[in-house]
Amino acid sequence: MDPPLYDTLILSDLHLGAETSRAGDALRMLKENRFRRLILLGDIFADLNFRRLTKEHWKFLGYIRKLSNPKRQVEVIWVEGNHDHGLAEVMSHLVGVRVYQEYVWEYCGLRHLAIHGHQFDRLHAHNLRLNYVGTLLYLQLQKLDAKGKPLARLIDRLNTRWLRLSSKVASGALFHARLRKVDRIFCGHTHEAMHAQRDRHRYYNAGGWTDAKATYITISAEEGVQIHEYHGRSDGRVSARELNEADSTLTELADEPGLLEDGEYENIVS
Ligand SMILES: [Mn+2]
Repeated sequence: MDPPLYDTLILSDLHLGAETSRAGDALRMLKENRFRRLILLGDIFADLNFRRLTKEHWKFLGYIRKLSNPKRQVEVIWVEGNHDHGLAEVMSHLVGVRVYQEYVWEYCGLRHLAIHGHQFDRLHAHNLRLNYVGTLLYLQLQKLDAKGKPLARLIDRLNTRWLRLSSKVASGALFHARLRKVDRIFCGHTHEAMHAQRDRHRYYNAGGWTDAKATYITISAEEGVQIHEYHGRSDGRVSARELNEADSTLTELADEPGLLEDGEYENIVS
């Protein structure tokens, strides 16, 4: 039996060029699915250093180029992320894909919008620096973790930070959805798949492809929006509703107006 034909498949945060990029898995996932439109929702590249791209990473790009051939009848859309910034134009020529800051389309009488999501994370530059410092700290603490459990405490704090980032992007995206009068808004950036709703606006995050949990989104008339977790060839699908229930705390946080202050971020480092 043929796999279902989706109207749209959305993939974000592959971070090609990073050692953690799961380009091989992402390529397998694309080959196992059928879709009319593919949205690469930002941060497909980790940075501008092409020398860091492995053979697997180039294979992924080769497949995107192949898909964007008009004969394939797949529309490939590239939405720029913060890591992709400045790179997107070069790649649009190399890979032959059009690049958007945000992409709007109509499907099943509903307005859809795809945007990477760093636009709703005003501290993202700050966060990147913090990530780096956080990683160094983490590596040091692995050696030193002993009495007082500093490592466990640090992880707790980092988790809290990511939770806040997820809710902040969700909150900003839902506000943007209202301004742009769209029913469904799709983001990446946080590397955490989730679904949230406010009034008639629905927000979906595609997650990412750098962690143990790799996720993507599909849209079809029959099944609506689904968030899938990739498990290799026998793909266990998780519906958006199931995921929403599992992540209900995040959904509630999304309505919280309060955000972490700059000082609180600093405290994590100190
Ligand atoms: Mn990003």
